[in-house]
Amino acid sequence: MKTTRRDFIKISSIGAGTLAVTSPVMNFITNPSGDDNHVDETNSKRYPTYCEICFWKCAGWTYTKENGDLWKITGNEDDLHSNGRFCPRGTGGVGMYNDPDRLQTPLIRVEENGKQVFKEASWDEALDFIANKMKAVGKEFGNECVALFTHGSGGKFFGNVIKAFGSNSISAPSYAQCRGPREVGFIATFGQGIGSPEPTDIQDSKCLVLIGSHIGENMHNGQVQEFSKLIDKKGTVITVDPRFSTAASKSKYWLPIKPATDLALLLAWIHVIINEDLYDKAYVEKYTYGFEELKAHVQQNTPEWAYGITTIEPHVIRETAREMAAASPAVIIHPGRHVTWYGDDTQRLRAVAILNAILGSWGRRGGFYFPEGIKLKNMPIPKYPKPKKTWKDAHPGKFKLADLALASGICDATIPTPDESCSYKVWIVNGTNLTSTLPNRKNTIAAIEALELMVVVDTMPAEITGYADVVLPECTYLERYDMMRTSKHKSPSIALRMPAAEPKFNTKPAWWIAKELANKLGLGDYVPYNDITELLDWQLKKVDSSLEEMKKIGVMKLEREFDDMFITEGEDVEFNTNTGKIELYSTSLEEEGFDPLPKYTAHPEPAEGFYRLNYGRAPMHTFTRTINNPNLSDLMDENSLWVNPKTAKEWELENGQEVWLKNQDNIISSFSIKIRITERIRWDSVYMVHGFGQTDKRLSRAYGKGVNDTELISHVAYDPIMGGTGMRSNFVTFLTEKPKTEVQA
Ligand SMILES: Nc1nc2c(c(=O)[nH]1)N[C@H]1C(S)=C(S)[C@@H](COP(=O)(O)OP(=O)(O)OC[C@H]3O[C@@H](n4cnc5c(=O)[nH]c(N)nc54)[C@H](O)[C@@H]3O)O[C@H]1N2
Ligand SMILES: Nc1nc2c(c(=O)[nH]1)N[C@H]1C(S)=C(S)[C@@H](COP(=O)(O)OP(=O)(O)OC[C@H]3O[C@@H](n4cnc5c(=O)[nH]c(N)nc54)[C@H](O)[C@@H]3O)O[C@H]1N2
Ligand code: SF4
Ligand SMILES: [Mo]
Repeated sequence: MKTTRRDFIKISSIGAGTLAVTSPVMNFITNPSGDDNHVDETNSKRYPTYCEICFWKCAGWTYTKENGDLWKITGNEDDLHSNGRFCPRGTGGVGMYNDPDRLQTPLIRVEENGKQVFKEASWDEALDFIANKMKAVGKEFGNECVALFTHGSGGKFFGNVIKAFGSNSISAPSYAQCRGPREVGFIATFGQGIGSPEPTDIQDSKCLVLIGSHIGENMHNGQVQEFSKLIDKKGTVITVDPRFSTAASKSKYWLPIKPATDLALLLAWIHVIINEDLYDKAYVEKYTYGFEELKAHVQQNTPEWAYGITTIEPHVIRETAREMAAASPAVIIHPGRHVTWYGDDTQRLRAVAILNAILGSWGRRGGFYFPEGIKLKNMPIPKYPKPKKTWKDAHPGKFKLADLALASGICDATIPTPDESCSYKVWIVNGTNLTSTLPNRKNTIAAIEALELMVVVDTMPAEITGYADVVLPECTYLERYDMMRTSKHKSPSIALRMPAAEPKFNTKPAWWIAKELANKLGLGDYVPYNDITELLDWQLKKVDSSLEEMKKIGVMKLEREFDDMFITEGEDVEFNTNTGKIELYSTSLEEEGFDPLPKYTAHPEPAEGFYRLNYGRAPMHTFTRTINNPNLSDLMDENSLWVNPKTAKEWELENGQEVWLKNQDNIISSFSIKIRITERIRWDSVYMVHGFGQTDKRLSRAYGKGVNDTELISHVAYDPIMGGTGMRSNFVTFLTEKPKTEVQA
């Protein structure tokens, strides 16, 4: 086997904890009220928290039994994200605390008898090692060569240390691998992005259009609840998806579009709405810029033209456009969330924004509302040094409209090229499993190989930890404080997360790890508290509350400062764009040399015998982070490959048969996946749930179960506007015999 400086180390298991006997997820499903007759509630205690199993951040309560064992998690009734109910994943969060495979103590990579292994270390040793290396590398290459990749609450603490050290390269995969293009597309149009939670007033809507967004499988709690209310009251749902998703099964119209052609459908809808005079004239006239240009631009985009591209029949395009217009302005063309599909994603999302604009749904009841949040004060700290180079220098002259750092951009810029010395030498990776998260894994590994130091902060022996020089075990969200949740919503609110149990093993919370690291780097002034509870209490007192009060109520709802959730009749509104108007014709895109109006372009098609690799979510899992969770893997422990009966017949595939997959670049999946023959997928595509096929044996439940879509996503279609990584132009074929390359168990 080839030995590189950075061999992938399988972290050895360090003792085993106990496994919860009852599954809280099953409790949730069979007993949604959350009552459990077997436990005497009088002696149970409850602690406020907000969930970290996904990024909807529902606020709830963690209950412990008399003996201190964590028992169950429920939603907080006062919380707008959860409305008192957790989704199955959130309820199963206790499994994360109980998982015996958890990381237990800091680890440092060392060489023993010519072999690389992880040595257990004390916190002091591990943090000294990191601080010394950071200082040395900073001295040689500049402090800007440190980058942070983060997803989740710890990011605020590590971000502070990185900025104090002198770098602003702080990136999250939730931008260039997720919702970046929609933010850029909406900012270009309305001068304002979407953010999270999406400010869609689904419960008051009369018509919801889902383009790909598979609500119901995408389990973002409050959104799913509003979606089911809309269905109960017989609101119109139009789902555009090459796959018959759960949402499609609840819809009045399912448009099984040919993959990669949505922009043609969107332009045809705009054509119909304008040419049949169905748009909101008063709104368009008062608030928008460039209507005449738009009208001229879409004249060629007839439903007949779109039919040839999308396979959606012209009468269906017309009928659905009329449905939307009939509901206007209480209509939502949902912007989706994971939108990095084909590389022209910002333009597709521009078309979504334009469609919403001409239907007058932006800032209207039943459309999009203007959310409000609260900003808590921070304790005073010294000014951050100004970095000599910024994350923008990672891709000079490219991706000009990226308003946040690109995880993929920093990764690419880490790989040295002959004419350019590399920019990044140290990565701190917190709560993101980069080798499963960034497309083109070979590229990710090449970047990691070029590093002087990679520190990974995680709770699990996730795949990325196997490449680290130092692994720092964070305790789970159930065992720690974090910053207050302050996300925007219909009304502002704050939510507290506090520990319901002591951290297990030798694990620590992110705030503590970051503070200790700051001290060791001589940057202690930037963390002006001894314990995070001091900071929280200080912040809360500034808004006339206190930590003591928040411990009792968990969530505090505040009044909106202004009554401006929706635009009122005839109100004058200035939008944050160059023209002060909603820009149907984008002057900011034009300035940067991009199409000011979205144009359809064709994308690559699969070669003979290959199928487009499509992927998505399952209701009981979040990416790779839940795959080993004892409670959630009980509900689903492997993914399957959806294959159309026509394709199955051609290949003589049977239900349940195991196949390996090979992609267009001859990459073969590490493991096999079971075939699921279903009419619910088009013949030209196959589908799997993301997160499975994990290759680290220490994930005792997840190892080798199913296939990891990321392995097969070697082709990236970059969005030239903002650097999003389009991941859906990859194609696979079936291998029915076990390939020699399979990872050996
Ligand atoms: N249970 C669960 N819920 C989650 C998450 C999770 O991990 N687990 N993750 C959360 C996060 S971070 C995100 S970003 C969201 C993602 O959730 P969404 O934004 O809803 O996801 P997408 O990946 O955009 O959509 C997946 C759907 O797009 C369809 N699709 C594929 N190709 C095309 C195409 O060319 N055209 C059209 N119209 N449709 C296509 C697929 O068939 C699939 O049904 O989910 C969130 N919710
Ligand atoms: N192929 C493919 N790639 C994708 C996607 C896809 O659908 N398919 N989806 C994209 C999208 S939409 C997104 S948002 C990203 C998500 O990307 P990531 O956020 O990287 O997703 P996860 O796989 O959940 O990795 C999270 C890591 O955090 C660790 N973790 C969990 N809780 C904690 C904690 O409390 N503290 C710390 N320190 N670590 C913790 C987990 O063990 C895990 O290793 O992936 C993107 N990449
Ligand atoms: S939607 Fe589910 S997993 Fe996500 S934060 Fe809410 S309860 Fe947790
Ligand atoms: Mo995402």
